[in-house]
Amino acid sequence: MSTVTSIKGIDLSYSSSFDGSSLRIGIVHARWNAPIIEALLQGTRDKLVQCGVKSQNIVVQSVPGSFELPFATKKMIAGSHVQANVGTADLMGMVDSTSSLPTEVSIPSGSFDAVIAIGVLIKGATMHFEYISEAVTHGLMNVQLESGVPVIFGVLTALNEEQALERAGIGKGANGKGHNHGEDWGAAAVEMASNNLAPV
Ligand code: DLZ
Repeated sequence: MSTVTSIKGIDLSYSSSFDGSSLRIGIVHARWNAPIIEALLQGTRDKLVQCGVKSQNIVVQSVPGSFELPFATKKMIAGSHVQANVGTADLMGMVDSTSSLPTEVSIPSGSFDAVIAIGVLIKGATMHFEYISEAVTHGLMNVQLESGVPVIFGVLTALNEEQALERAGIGKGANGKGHNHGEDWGAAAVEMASNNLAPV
């Protein structure tokens, strides 16, 4: 039975009905707004593992900014990239570019059941935000429809930094810390990868 605590957002209790133990999940994340990305990435990984996905079957790749997400997602699905960082080492590598930690492995072609694209776009003074948000949204939708591999839209499009922090569960405002949307993306990936799209 569902235990809905708020109206808005995904019902996370539903995700417990899916078993992620045989799934391989890719994560592509941008490096812009790194502290927020880091929290979202952690929330995503935690939820994937909670849903049974083995940490060695979670492959993490980073790109400079959100605009690069559709291209990298497509490459990841096609398996045409040579190497990717794996495990927590990647998270550490993201915040410390001098780290020699990332372990690299070759990724076999077509080996992902779902890919989660994570980025944080924060509106600035110019039209950058609007153009990139729209391009990335359409780009990621195209990738999943063309490839047949589910792509989870893990891109925050926030009007200010405070909104983005709250949606990564690290807010500092009157509304408290907020909710880490990475958890929702992890749950959505396991559900979509399980291909259980029968009507309920
Ligand atoms: C250029 C840019 C700007 C202004 N803002 C963001 C942002 O808020 N979030 C993000 O992920 N990336 C941003 N970028 C970088 C672009 O996504 C992209 O990496 C560059 O334009 C190079 O293609």
